[in-house]
Amino acid sequence: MTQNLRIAVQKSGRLSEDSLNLFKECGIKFDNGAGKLKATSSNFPAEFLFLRDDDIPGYVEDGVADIGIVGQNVHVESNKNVSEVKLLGFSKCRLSIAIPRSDVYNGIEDLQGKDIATSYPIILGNYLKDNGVTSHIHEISGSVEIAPSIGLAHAVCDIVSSGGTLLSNGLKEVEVIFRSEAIMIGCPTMSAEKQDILNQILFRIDAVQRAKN
Ligand code: PRT
Ligand code: ZN
Repeated sequence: MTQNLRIAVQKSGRLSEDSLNLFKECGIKFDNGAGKLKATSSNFPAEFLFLRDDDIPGYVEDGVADIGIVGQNVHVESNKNVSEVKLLGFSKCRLSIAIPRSDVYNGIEDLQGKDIATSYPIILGNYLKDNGVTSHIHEISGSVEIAPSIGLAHAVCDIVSSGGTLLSNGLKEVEVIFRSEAIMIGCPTMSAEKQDILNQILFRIDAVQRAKN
């Protein structure tokens, strides 16, 4: 009996639509009706798991899913033992440090000893270390941008796309510390049979991308 390749994609959010389209454009049919947590393709040896993006790297590392699609920000921050299969070019954004608009900023050394709120303590910690700066990192899981206005931190480090959210919270972007796009990650211990199925998908993705360019 052939095994299905298990593919983890974000259930609902900024990665979902483009992730699903990637496989649909490859001719892989499946039903992702609202509320579904799992779907099996009707014409290809694959099944889909619909998950929170933060859970995907762990599932792929454990082999519960064979491949998954997440932002590079989530992949790097998760620090899981997965392989980087392919960059996908969508959901582009950056991880930036921002401070109150009226604060003066001369350079990264201005953050020495300051409090920075973020959901990305690992990426931020590495960046500060590389730049010889020691700050206090406060890990918070959401609404990071309000931290300075409520006195929780001097600065924030968060995902930016248009910059509108920073602006509406009275903040200005002072350092871009990481650039991100969607990435396909894979389980390093995949069976040869599953690797074959993955290779078929990668071949189809390349063909679709070539046809678009
Ligand atoms: O529910 P689940 O945990 O699965 O989803 P999530 O809420 O954690 O993630 P989601 O769907 O918001 O984002 C998924 C991925 O999309 C992120 O991990 C990034 O790789 C990527 N991405 C691209 C973004 C953005 N653009 C983005 N703008 N992720 C978040 N944002 C946030 C940003 O933090 C800001 O608060 O959107 C807000 C608006 O951004 P501006 O700059 O356009 O105003
Ligand atoms: Zn998430």
